[in-house]
Amino acid sequence: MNDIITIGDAMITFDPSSTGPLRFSDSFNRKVGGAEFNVAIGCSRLGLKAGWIGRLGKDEFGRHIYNFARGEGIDVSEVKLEEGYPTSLNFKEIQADGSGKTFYYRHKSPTETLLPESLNEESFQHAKLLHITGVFPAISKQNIQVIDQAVTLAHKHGVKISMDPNIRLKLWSKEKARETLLKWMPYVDYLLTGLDEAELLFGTSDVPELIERAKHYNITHLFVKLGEGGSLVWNGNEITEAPAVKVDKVADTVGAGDGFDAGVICGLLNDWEPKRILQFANTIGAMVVGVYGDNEGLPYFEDVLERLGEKDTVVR
Ligand code: KDG
Repeated sequence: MNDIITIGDAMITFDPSSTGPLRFSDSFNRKVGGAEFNVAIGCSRLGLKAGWIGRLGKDEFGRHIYNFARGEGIDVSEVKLEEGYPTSLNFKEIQADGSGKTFYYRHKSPTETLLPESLNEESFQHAKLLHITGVFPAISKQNIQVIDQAVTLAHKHGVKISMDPNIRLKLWSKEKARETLLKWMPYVDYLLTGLDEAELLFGTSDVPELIERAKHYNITHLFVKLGEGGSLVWNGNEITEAPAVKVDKVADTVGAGDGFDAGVICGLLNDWEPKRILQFANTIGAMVVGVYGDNEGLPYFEDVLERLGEKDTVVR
């Protein structure tokens, strides 16, 4: 039985060895990425049982991602490697301040072979939470149907749903993103969003107005990621805020939001107080940005306690 399941297109991510425009980057480190996949890794490192549903190419990169996932303790029983569909690729451009751009090579994504009827109802019967984002459905119309089916199965079996809009405008238009993500909103229990994404979806980034939208959709918890401003949560009763955790040097900001999501999911499934959830999730976000790679900085549970000063650090 998994605590959390998620569906996504995991990719090989090529991280440049130098910062600056991609056209001048001539050496790369081969890593692994994918928003939903990163959340599965984050949850697994925090001690949750995480299942990732996906498709990979039956190629060397697909095998690498599959083995990587297994090494992270992720349940890959609903993952298949498909002949004739190359594993998706992502080349990153990283600026000196850690911000970056992504260049996708994910046409004919292996997820084209994942059909709504491919979803195994048993995975949903036993899970506590389904995590969805805007990345997987942005790849194809069929992926939207897969999430339609996943949301239906989760709803049928009383599985909570968390959503991070993760809007990637390189993959779909604002209109399509809004129309699609709002369709699932009535089924979402926990929304984890940035203000820019909230603005795109709801036409406002004013927190009291966002709370009204959350009430309208029966969202029980609205988490807002505020970057350097920390984060806040509205839990149906009150708003709780927590400041960002200081980072000495930002290496790579990609994956910080996924780390935050994993921390929130861990806190929600453990029934923590809102303040504790935010402190924990903000700490993970800060730990992720200090390390190059989309998921290398995702901490184990005890690493977060150390960073919070709740556990002694033994160096040698
Ligand atoms: O959230 C991090 C992801 O953006 C990254 O791992 C790559 O999934 C990815 C995407 O499609 O942007």
